[in-house]
Amino acid sequence: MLTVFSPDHAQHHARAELIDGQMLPAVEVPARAEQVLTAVRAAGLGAVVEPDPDGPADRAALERVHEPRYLDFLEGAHRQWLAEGHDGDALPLCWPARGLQGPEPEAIDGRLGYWSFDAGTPVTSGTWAAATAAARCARTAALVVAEGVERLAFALCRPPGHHAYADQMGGYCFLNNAAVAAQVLRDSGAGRVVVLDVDYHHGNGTQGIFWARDDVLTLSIHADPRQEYPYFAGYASEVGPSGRNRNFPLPSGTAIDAWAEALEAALGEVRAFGADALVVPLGVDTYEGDPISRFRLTTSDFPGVGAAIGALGLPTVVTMEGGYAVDALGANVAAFLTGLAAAHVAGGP
Ligand code: Q9C
Ligand code: ZN
Repeated sequence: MLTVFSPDHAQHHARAELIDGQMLPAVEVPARAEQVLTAVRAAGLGAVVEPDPDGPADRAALERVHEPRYLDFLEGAHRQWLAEGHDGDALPLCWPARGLQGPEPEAIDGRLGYWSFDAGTPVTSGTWAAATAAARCARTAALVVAEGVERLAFALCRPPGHHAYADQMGGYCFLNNAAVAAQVLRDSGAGRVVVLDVDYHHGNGTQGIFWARDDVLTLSIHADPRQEYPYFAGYASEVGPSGRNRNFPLPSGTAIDAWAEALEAALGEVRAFGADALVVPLGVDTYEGDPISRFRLTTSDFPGVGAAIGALGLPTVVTMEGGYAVDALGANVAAFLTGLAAAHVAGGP
């Protein structure tokens, strides 16, 4: 397995986050990626490389899944925030919710609301550099898998991506790294691609991006949106216009037995679809010790999760998503990847 990592992730470092009505220290921090990198190296999971250098193909890959005007907004947002006399990190406070509908405003406060769906995703001076580096990790990982150089690749992305829509940031996500990877696989010849999202939170952005597509099946196993973020998406009734979306919402307190049952159902969907390639947005915020989540998976559960997915034997790109118990994050990710790689070798063609 190849891991793709960029040190540029550290340029996105939010000072604080709006949690429970207060500005508190951010949970989506640079130390997360460094922990995972250290654990991947220690586990002997294969080479770690940097993504291909930035070029016109990267902007093109982003425009395959994101609206160009959104990309322009994101690139210039923090500069405009400063130019309008603000300092620190930029956060939206007003959204085009029910009954509010207008064109994109000019002021940065209005533009931030126009291009986002929550107040928990600070834009910093380094956000664009970090988010585009993460998307390049995903693109590079997908290319090596598409070219058959590797059967498995891990894009160690930070910031994460699965909450980002074609035209909205949210949930600590700006660019949808998993969607970039899935689209690269499609554009490189895979006829049918599955995105199997195992983060604790619903992969609402990815669902939105591929909603009307019948060549990409999106599956997500996550906390029930009646009780958990992102609240307004992730219900089992959301199957898409051609039935190419499936959600598996689970109650607070779910442990491995019930979680693994949902995974079996999702794997059945993958097999029935006849996938040529797989993208796994990997969040280990399903871990029992996660500070913002309420599932009960343990470190020793993750190899089995990886193995069940690896046994599909498909060309696979894993993207790093959530997981906020920083001290256990590396061990949990390495456990998943070790199980994935072992089962893939054993079961693959
Ligand atoms: N600030 C991922 O796991 N929580 N994102 C909002 C109030 C948002 C999680 C709490 C959680 C987003 C990639
Ligand atoms: Zn999450």
